[in-house]
Amino acid sequence: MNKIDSIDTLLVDIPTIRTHKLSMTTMSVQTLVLVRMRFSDGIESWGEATTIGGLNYGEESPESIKTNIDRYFTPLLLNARSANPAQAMQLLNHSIRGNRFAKCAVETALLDAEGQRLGLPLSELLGGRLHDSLPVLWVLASGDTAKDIAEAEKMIEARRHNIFKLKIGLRPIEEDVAHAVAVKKALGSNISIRVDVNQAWNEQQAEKGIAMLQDGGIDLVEQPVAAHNRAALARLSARFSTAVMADETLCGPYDVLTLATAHTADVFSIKINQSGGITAAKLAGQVADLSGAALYGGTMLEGAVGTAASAHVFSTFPHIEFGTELFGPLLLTEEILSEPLIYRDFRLQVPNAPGLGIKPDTEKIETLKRA
Ligand code: MUC
Ligand code: MG
Repeated sequence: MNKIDSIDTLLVDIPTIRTHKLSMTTMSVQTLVLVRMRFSDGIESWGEATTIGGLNYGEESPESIKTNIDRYFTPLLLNARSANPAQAMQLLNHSIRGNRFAKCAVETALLDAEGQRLGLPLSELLGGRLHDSLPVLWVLASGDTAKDIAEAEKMIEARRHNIFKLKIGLRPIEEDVAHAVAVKKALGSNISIRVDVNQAWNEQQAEKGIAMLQDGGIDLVEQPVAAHNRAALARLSARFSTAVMADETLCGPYDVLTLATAHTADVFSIKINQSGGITAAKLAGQVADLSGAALYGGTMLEGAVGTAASAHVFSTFPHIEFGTELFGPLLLTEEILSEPLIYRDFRLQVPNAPGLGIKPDTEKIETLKRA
């Protein structure tokens, strides 16, 4: 029977192409937690976890993800009877609580291997893709309006992105709204502008902010209030015609069920890391679909491995009204694949080869990994 022979967990720090300002942190580097699995049938596979700003975004850090995989996940997996992904994940889920990001990295590697073994792209293992490519927005987060407008114009010109998300919540509401509306005005009515407040506002601030953003033609407001304040999120989405999206409050399929039942948001941002893995993200998307909510393919600013995995999952969603933000690899200064993911005509092509359908550049990764 096929077994897992070895699991290596690598921390890879890659500088970003410019500082990336969010309400909770300013990033100048992203740390990829890469999982490399080798199997008794000779297959080698990859998974990835990322978070944002150490412990600024979620309750797992890159270092805790590595430690927990090495110390707790790996012995269980090396002793597992087989490398069957569902059985291996069940084994982990029986013994390990939480650790959604670490579970995502491990499940991705298990499914990448299974896809390679069966000669099927991950999307087909998940039931089959409905989209060969996905729309991808770009996040403008330099913190400077003129720079953001210039950056957006370059992206439109290069046909890389024609939807933009602005990170706000750090500055006074009026300044943040003026910034978003100035970008919207400069780029014109055909370009969709969204904002992500990353939980920075209380309900009163959100009421004031969203009213002004709605007047300024902003299409979507992401997680305006604290993740725990779901009642406020529900009131805000009922009150405004501008779409309100759940992000940090959505940590897997059960959350989608709860949020959808209480009509908490108009749009659900599904992320593979935040959901706890590939199958959980797929299920989260299915529950959201059943509820009638609109879907969005989110990112934890994954590098190429997690971005490819996310693309396979989102390609199986029947509808993805607000597109995706699978731009993570483009924010990084180093390429870790021997053939980069393909971004063209405002979309990311979903890889076609078996498993994740990517070829990590192992020599490059060796030179980039943390000692
Ligand atoms: C988030 O909250 O959506 C996604 C893009 C980005 O710039 O930050 C992330 C996290
Ligand atoms: Mg967000």
